[in-house]
Amino acid sequence: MIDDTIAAISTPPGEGGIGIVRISGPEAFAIGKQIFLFKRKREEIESHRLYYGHVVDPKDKTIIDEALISFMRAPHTYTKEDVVEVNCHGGIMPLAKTLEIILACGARLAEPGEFTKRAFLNGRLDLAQAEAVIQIIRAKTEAAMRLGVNQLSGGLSQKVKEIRQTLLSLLAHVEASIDFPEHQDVEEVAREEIASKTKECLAKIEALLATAHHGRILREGVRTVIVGKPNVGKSSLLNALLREQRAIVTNIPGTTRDVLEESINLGGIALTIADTAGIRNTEDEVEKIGVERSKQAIQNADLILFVIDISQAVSREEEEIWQAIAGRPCIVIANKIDLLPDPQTKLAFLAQKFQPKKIVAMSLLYAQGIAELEEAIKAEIFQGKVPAVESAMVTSTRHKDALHKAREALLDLSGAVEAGMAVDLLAIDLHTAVESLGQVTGESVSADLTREIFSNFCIGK
Ligand SMILES: Nc1nc2c(ncn2[C@@H]2O[C@H](COP(=O)(O)OP(=O)(O)OP(=O)(O)O)[C@@H](O)[C@H]2O)c(=O)[nH]1
Ligand SMILES: [Mg+2]
Repeated sequence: MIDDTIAAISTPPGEGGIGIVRISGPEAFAIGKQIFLFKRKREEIESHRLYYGHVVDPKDKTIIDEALISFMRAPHTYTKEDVVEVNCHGGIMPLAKTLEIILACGARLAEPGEFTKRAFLNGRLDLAQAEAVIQIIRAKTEAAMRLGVNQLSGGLSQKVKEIRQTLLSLLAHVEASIDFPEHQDVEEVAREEIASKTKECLAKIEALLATAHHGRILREGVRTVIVGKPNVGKSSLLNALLREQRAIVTNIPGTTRDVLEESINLGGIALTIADTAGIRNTEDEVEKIGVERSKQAIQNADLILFVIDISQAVSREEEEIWQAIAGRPCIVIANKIDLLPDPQTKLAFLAQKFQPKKIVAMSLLYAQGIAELEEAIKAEIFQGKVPAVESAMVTSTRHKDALHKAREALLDLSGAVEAGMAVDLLAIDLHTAVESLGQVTGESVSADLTREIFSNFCIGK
């Protein structure tokens, strides 16, 4: 039972036209009235209406700011509780001072994401919908935003709940035949039904899981990593794609020592590009760690940009790097073509040696080949066209893992039905599947997990 009143500044820190302090909970209205002096005396306050006046300190009646205030009566509010919003001037001081007097009136400072958490706990949003809120806030591309909006509208939740519902009624059936074992016929019907319904649910879960790869890429962007031996032009490549001098470029091998990450928007898809330390066997302790991190970055990448200095012979390190990335989505970049009078011969040699799917000739010093590389990236990642945003897509690893668990349980269940296992054993797998699906929408999540999920939100949301 939630019985306290929370408050926080809901707009980002800094200067702006307006800034909003939000209060939610049983005391919200009482506190709002204490700290606000209406321009005209009000006998009654209408819900969901803006009033003009001043924020005043109830202790000594000093005026804090000129403001607008709204009182929103439960349950038609963000949290489903009474909510008050004070629109102050958007500066650090008026907002901090307004919050301070609200807290002095008995509200508690909200934890990150606590307003949205209440919307979830009070049943206005399910967990997947609540998670979509942060997805919308963090979206860097239109596609990512549309995904978030779809998820907030319940696109994913609805499908998951449907499957869960089917399994729940199966479970009821199964449990009935466990409770009344004398009804042999019940068991037989149940067995057939379990087999067909399980198959049906499995297909639906698999269809959802099939959206996970594109879903993640649309939401988070393509994890792109630039690798290669030292001094070949990796940092120059990052700067060229960003169109700014972000990374330090020098002619000293080993300039980049840590992984440096930046984001770009390439035709509607976000690319998170990591520039890494050049890979070589080194005695330098700092560089060694950097090299290790580069190798790790390769493991987690959706796309690898392997940069080679075309004017130099292929080294043993480069052969090792190629082995490490073999079979992964990769583009080879033959850089520094300006240093060779006839780069074609060498390009043909590299193509022959590595047999990459795609090799792009560049001179990053003279900004040559950037457009070709961008086209190559689009082709490699999504065959040239941005994947469609579907109404129900799996975009988070948490949801994907839960669906995988449900899938495993249903596969076990299918096997168990075929093997003619006792009905009470089938119930165990059914339970697991129902549980796992409930983790997506929040019917079966622990308080700890809920806390963890909302702690990733910003304060005031
Ligand atoms: N001639 C020529 N020089 C280039 C080209 N691209 C980069 N360079 C030069 O190569 C040197 C190394 O470039 P960086 O971008 O720092 O290379 P890096 O791979 O990040 O190097 P590390 O961080 O040391 O691993 C710099 O002096 C660049 O100016 C090119 O296309 N042609
Ligand atoms: Mg570098």
